[in-house]
Amino acid sequence: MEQIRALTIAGSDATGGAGMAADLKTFEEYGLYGQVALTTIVTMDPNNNWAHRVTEIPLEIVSEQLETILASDMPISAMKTGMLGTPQIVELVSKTLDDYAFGAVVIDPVLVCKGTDEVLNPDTAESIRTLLLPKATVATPNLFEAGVMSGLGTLKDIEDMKAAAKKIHELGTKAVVVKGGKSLASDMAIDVYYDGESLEVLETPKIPHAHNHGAGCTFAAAITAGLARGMEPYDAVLRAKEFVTEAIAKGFAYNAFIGPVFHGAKRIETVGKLYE
Ligand code: PXL
Repeated sequence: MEQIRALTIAGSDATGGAGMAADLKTFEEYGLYGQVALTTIVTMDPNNNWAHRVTEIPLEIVSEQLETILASDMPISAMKTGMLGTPQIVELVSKTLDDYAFGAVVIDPVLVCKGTDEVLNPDTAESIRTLLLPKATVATPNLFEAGVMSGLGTLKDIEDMKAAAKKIHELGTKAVVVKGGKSLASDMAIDVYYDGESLEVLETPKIPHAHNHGAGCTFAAAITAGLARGMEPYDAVLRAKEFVTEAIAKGFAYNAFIGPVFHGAKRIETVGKLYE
């Protein structure tokens, strides 16, 4: 069997729902050989209201991981970025995108963790905007990130999401998906897709529980995986929306603070249970 490689440059979420855990699990579900260059480690404090702690991996170690990963003649059919941590890591990723011909590039401009609304590092946000978004095949900001990346601030409705998608497209991104997710006040889970020609509003009924930790990363990873398998961006987005909707539907209470999505949900729905 021919292996199709996909790469994520992302942080680790110790709960296993978001970040590179979400990416690798999703790549696996799409039958890909997934690899990760780790940039940050996120842990949560159970004794302090689940406060997030973010530890950055030293730049040289991120660089060494990329060196290892790229030292192969096998193509990398698609790559994605997640939480990058510092402007220096963003610059390293930007240079890697210049030097290496990835089949497709998905930029998920992660600025915050769920439950926090402060930008992790404003300089990182600016470097993602100027260095990475112009190189993206698909960019996947959530509502908050789309407001920051477009410069439009707080986005409240579908019209705002469309305006932000257009602004981000102007930066050079080929296609943009603004993920409305749980943040948009609506009974529907709404995403806006724009690629310079098609402007599409994707809607599915919102699943009425709060176990959606990792949904954004999983959606972006599924888009990356679809691109790695040769899908056109819009088709990859539609397939990914189905994948993440199933994953949210099978989300579960991990503890009193958090409920992750279940990345294997669509397979189990499709091919049945391997283990009981
Ligand atoms: O969901 C955003 C996100 C991305 N990457 C990592 C995270 C989180 C949120 O917790 O921990 C590593």
